[in-house]
Amino acid sequence: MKNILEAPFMIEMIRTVTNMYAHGWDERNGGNVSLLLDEAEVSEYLDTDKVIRTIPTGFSAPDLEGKYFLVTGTGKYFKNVQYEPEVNLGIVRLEDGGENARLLWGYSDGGQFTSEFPAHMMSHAARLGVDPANRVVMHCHPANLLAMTYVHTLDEKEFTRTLWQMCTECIVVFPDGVNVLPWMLCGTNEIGLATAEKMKTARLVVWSLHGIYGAGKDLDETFGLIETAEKAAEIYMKIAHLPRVNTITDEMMHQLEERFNVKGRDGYLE
Ligand code: 2HA
Ligand code: ZN
Repeated sequence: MKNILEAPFMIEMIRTVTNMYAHGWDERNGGNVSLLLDEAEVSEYLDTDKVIRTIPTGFSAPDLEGKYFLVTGTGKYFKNVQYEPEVNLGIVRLEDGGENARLLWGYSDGGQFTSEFPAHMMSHAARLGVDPANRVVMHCHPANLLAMTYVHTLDEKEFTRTLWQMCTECIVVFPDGVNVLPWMLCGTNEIGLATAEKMKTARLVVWSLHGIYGAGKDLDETFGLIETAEKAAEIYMKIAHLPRVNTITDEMMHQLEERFNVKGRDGYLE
């Protein structure tokens, strides 16, 4: 068996959550990340028949039966993951229609996966339905996106258009836009179901007054997606109180669509 701490997926996960902390997106125990793994890649590092313990999930997710995930732990601080990966992360396989998670590695202090496990797993199922290459669900609390939900309308089209107008490359990076949930109690199956529903039409879902969810094919891409939206929100928070003299027009965005071969969400541009 190879050393799991040297697995590319482990190294990338540790680097990513460390970077998220460095960006100020994950104060204290804020944020959580889950990464879908192949059984073949896990088998190089773990005996997949060796179950440490079973953790009930409290929901069902038949589409994820038998799937493996590397997931951040509940109550754990992103800033500490690099020092004690085995305490702060875990690898689980979903079984019994998703109702039970078999722990194969990690959570070594007796802990378990993030309290937002329902939103993560339900979002994986939703994104895999749209894009079979999706592997990552990422949640964090970036300050400017969060600030924006206090002062901007939560209408998805308006919210998306404002972000697209803040940086030229936004429409290229997230042509599907940003979906928005109203404030809901976090850590519940209800917010999990609502997030997954929103994930069917966009890879970014804002949780008003809380944070954001992103999904993508790898950790780098998903980080970059949130990074780009957060940069746009930062520009918005710098200019929202000032008279706007210039902007990125719909006509300019159509030029970007053509140049970069993307299509902004239907009905969002004039
Ligand atoms: O505590 O971010 O939404 C982790 C969270 C909950
Ligand atoms: Zn959160």
